[in-house]
Amino acid sequence: MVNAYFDHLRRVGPRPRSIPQSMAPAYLAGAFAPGRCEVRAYNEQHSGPLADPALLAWPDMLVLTGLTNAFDRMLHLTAYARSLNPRVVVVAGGPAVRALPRHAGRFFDYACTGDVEELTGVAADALGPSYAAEELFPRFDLAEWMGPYGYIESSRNCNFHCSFCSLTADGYGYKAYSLEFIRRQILSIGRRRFVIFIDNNFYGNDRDFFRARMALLRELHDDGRIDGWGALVTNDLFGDDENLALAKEAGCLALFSGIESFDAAVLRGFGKLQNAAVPHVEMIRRCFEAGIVFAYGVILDFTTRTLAELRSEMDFIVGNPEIPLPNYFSSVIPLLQTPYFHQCLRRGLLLPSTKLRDMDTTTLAVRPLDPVGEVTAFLRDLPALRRWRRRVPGRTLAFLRRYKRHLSWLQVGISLSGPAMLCTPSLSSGVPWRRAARRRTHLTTTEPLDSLYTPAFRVDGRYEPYFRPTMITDASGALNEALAEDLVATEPWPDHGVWAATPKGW
Ligand code: B12
Ligand code: SF4
Repeated sequence: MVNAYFDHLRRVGPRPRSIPQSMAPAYLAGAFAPGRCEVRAYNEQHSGPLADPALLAWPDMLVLTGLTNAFDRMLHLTAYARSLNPRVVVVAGGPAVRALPRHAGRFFDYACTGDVEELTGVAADALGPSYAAEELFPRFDLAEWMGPYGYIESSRNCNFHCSFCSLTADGYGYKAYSLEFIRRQILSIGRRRFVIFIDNNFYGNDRDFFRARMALLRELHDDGRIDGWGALVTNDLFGDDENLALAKEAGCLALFSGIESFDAAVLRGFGKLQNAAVPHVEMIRRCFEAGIVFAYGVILDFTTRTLAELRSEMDFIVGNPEIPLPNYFSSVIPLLQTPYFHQCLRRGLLLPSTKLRDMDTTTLAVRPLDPVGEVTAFLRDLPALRRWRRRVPGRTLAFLRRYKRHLSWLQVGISLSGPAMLCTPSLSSGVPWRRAARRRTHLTTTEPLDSLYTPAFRVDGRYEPYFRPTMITDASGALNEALAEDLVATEPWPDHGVWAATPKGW
């Protein structure tokens, strides 16, 4: 099981300190009958690019997963494995395959668009029924990259439909695991004391289920099974103070929410109305005062906002010690098949020669309101927060003075680690990002390919095309015909805002 990964800052190397880590390989590994199959799991996000010929030659079946922009990396790994073992069966799934199912079908033996359980059917079909697990349970024992954390899902998908989110494109409904399954997962993470729920939306749409999970976590916390936990949530959780009290009593240390913007009009444009419901600064203050660290991300849309507007929002954030710095500022990605993607396509906003690999938050793939050169210069300076850096120590001290008495030392560390990574991205990897940054243009049309597009060892000539980048548009900016079958909108996606007013009721 391999999580294929391209680093957004183009660092080539391991990133063991990156949080959170992908758990897909561990969940996928659970699809195979434990006594019958030898399963190995590898996470490129944690361990760096997989290029060990012995390991790549080893499996009868290679199972690939990854973010949408990791599609090409899945092709590289397929080329390596097939060159070393022509009989290997290659199975791929995840967001990229869901977005390009027909195209993916040309490269992989099985291109899966379903959930991890689909792999049990594939195992039975390709290897024989006795090789498939009777019940899929994640193999945390194989996920050595978890470090001190137990990464666990208590639900899948999301009950909201933000216009830029790949879950909106997937269209799978929000699903909760049973309490018993969640308990079993927590009890099987071994000696790890901290649980990070990697659900897209831990709060969900069922208050009783939320309360039941709080009761479970409280019990496990009181029994000393876990020291604390954190989760990814949506802003509606903060609409009721009782939720924060329940979470705190249950051992919650930190919550992450994709705030995206402090501007309600921007959120309406993204169809993220659930985030506009509670005033942000007040919400963050209440969270810290309840003794829980609040972490968040901000996304920057160059197609609807000028650089001046974006800078003024960043000025507001950096200048306000009532709120922490975000864990990331990143440009919005036209993730394939999302309403935002189709809107960009329809309005001719996708740049010429847009590469799927470049849909990574640090490369401009859409026509901005400002001149392209100014936006790419902005993106170049963004990772180290150059314009704002000097103000960071002073505002951080003021922030800590305000909230220290509500937090433990561990929580102070958590609330400082995100901003530290934000200003010094090399901390998250031994590989300095500035070296990789020197070659960059931050513009997909001219951005050089990563060194990973050069095979690490000789591959069979048939697989050389697997090292060519998947193009979304051609040199004139038109949709790549090879992808048209997948990417021509099957839904008449309305524009931003209109979309927000007419959710589809999944
Ligand atoms: C861990 C994580 C990361 C990690 C590593 C991700 C990776 N795969 O390498 C890091 C921190 C690097 C990361 C970064 C980003 N992430 Co992230 N991340 C996650 C997170 C929290 C958990 C992923 C996970 O392990 N899930 C558990 C596994 C079991 O489920 P899954 O991967 O979703 O797979 C499901 C299906 O796709 C399918 N499936 C997947 N693979 C396969 C394979 C087969 C064979 C089969 C049958 C099925 C199958 O089965 C699963 C359901 O049962 C998810 C949220 C979430 N809960 O999924 C977001 C999520 C994947 N991230 C997202 C985003 C937007 C980002 C960022 C763009 C954020 C930002 N603005 O900076 C960046 C991108 C950086 C880059 N390099 O380009 C989006 C989707 C992105 C996309 N489609 O590419 C998600 C879904 C969050 C969200 N709701 O918006 N992320
Ligand atoms: S709330 Fe988060 S996970 Fe849900 S649709 Fe919006 S961006 Fe995606």
